[in-house]
Amino acid sequence: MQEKIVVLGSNGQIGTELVTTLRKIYGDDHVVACDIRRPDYDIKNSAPFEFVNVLDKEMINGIFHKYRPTQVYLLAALLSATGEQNPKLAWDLNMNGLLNVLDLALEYKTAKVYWPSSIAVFGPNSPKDNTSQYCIMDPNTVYGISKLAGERWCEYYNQKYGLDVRSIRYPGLISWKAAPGGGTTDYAIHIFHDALKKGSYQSFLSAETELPMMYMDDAIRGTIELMDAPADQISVRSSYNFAGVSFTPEVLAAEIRKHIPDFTLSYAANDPRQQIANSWPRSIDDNYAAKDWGWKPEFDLSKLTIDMLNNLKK
Ligand code: AKB
Repeated sequence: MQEKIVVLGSNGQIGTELVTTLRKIYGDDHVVACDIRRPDYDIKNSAPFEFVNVLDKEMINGIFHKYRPTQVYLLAALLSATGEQNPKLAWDLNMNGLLNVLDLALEYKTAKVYWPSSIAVFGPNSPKDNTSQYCIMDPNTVYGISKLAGERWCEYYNQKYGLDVRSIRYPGLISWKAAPGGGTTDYAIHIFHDALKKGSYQSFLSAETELPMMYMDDAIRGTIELMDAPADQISVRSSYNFAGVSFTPEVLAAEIRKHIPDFTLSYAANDPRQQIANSWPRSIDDNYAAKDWGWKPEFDLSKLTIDMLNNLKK
């Protein structure tokens, strides 16, 4: 079957890299990038791009009607930190954007839908270490609440209507191609930029705040591996735990110092993102992803640090 893939929210941190990779696999004309903002990278020159607001169901209907996608990736979302500044908008975008796409995917018989969840579905009473797929989940950010509710909707559409919807709970994603979009884990990207530009960085998370993270190359590969897996191997229809590497700002700084020996790290007090980070796990148990579709990360802290610094230097 000839794939036609629509990526909604194509210009964000994940979309930028996902569109490029999908176009390498399927060809430029088979991957339609859609966003509410004009792309500031090469997708607009090389292949189809459409302006789309995922809250405008008629507009997305037009995209389904025009392209008849076999796969849809819905990436448009407000993340944890920006979500707290505008809770109603975060709920509206994260929830109604998803429901619009699930309904249209049913109507147009889209073969597969991908929707990202996050470690933000866990909360203060979830286990902190090696957090398992199924445990107490009491998110206390609007982002986390919307992701947990979204996961339930994904499973519901799969079980009630047979829609093949797949999802991953991303940890903090580290990348150099596109800027992160207002998350709690963004310090782990800013630190690389400032280490190269200024030789110093002020972290908004405290020295001992350990969080699950992943290099973008791993995240994109894992996402496509999940989408390529046979449907009968997908036992989790809410969203898969997905682990890369866990570290604190202090440990990351020590790794950066192996390449920039004079790099200094200081800490800002009372940043609201600290409260969010405190409610999240330190590490994740992703054995369902490993067992069901063979997930295995390739980038450890040392490898991702070298890759970030080399690419940002260019
Ligand atoms: C955020 O920090 O909000 C995101 C996430 C972990 O989902 N990077």
